[in-house]
Amino acid sequence: MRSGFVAVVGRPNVGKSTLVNAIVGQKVAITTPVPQTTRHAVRGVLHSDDLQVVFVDTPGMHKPKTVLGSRLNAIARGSLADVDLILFLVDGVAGVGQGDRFIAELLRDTPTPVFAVLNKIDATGGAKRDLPQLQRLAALGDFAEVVPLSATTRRGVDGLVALIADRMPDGPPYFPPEQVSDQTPEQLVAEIIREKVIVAMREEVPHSIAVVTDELGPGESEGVVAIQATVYVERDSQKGIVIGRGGTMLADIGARARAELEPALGSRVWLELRVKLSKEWQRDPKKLERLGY
Ligand SMILES: Nc1nc2c(ncn2[C@@H]2O[C@H](COP(=O)(O)OP(=O)(O)OP(=O)(O)O)[C@@H](O)[C@H]2O)c(=O)[nH]1
Ligand SMILES: [Mg+2]
Repeated sequence: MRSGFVAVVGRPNVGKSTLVNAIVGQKVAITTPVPQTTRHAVRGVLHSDDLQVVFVDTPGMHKPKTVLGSRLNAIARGSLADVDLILFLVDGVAGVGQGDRFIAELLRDTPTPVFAVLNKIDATGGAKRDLPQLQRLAALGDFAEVVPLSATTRRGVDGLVALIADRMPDGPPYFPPEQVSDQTPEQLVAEIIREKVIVAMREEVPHSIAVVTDELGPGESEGVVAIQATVYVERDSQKGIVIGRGGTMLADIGARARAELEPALGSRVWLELRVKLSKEWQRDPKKLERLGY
């Protein structure tokens, strides 16, 4: 049996979480069009015959503006140690840029092999356009492989998995066969709700949101899971935005979350959402800790 750990790193919004979900074959990490969506190192596990690969999805590395931002970068950097392989993702649509160059320089200091991955090739306009990007990417470092692919269409994903499998050492399984992620049900629930809030919001609000699952347990009727969760905002004005006129926005977010939670938990779900203010939580280490960061 072979097994190992693979860290997935890159700028925000390049498609790291989408790729981990595509490889694992299930949604283990939330994905949105808004940069800085991922805030934890989420593990997603690929199980196949005689092979287990644990992928570590990480927050996008960026120039931090808040205490939260610094923590996200630290999580991403921390994930580089103790892995067998690093996937360095760049966005083929946005093109290889300064942020990517900065990360590539960090990666030069690690002894771990790095695969450079050009993602989103379904939306770049064809192989002719990808070629110069692949060359720019290859020039950023000493990469073991340079791979173009699309995480959303899965084009090139199986090829990447085969290259990864070749690099995994002999080792034991780290997770039981039925487990695809290291998240607790409470974390999974909070993340799914956060995704629905982010997608419903505009401008700076997505970054101001944190979600905590307060209660998760058997509901009053049989076969129902009862969930109470709190959506935290960091400015008073944002409370009204999340709740919406007459509570319609929050009701809509709740409905969308429930539609995804029910198949994810394999049960009917009763969901109660609250909105609370935690002033400037992104800049306050104590509040960050209370919110799970
Ligand atoms: N066209 C296209 N879009 C993609 C592809 N992969 C990801 N995306 C989109 O890119 C956006 C960001 O995807 P994520 O997977 O959340 O990106 P991320 O790198 O995890 O972002 P952070 O967690 O913020 O660092 C989403 O809108 C995805 O649908 C792809 O292969 N092709
Ligand atoms: Mg992500």
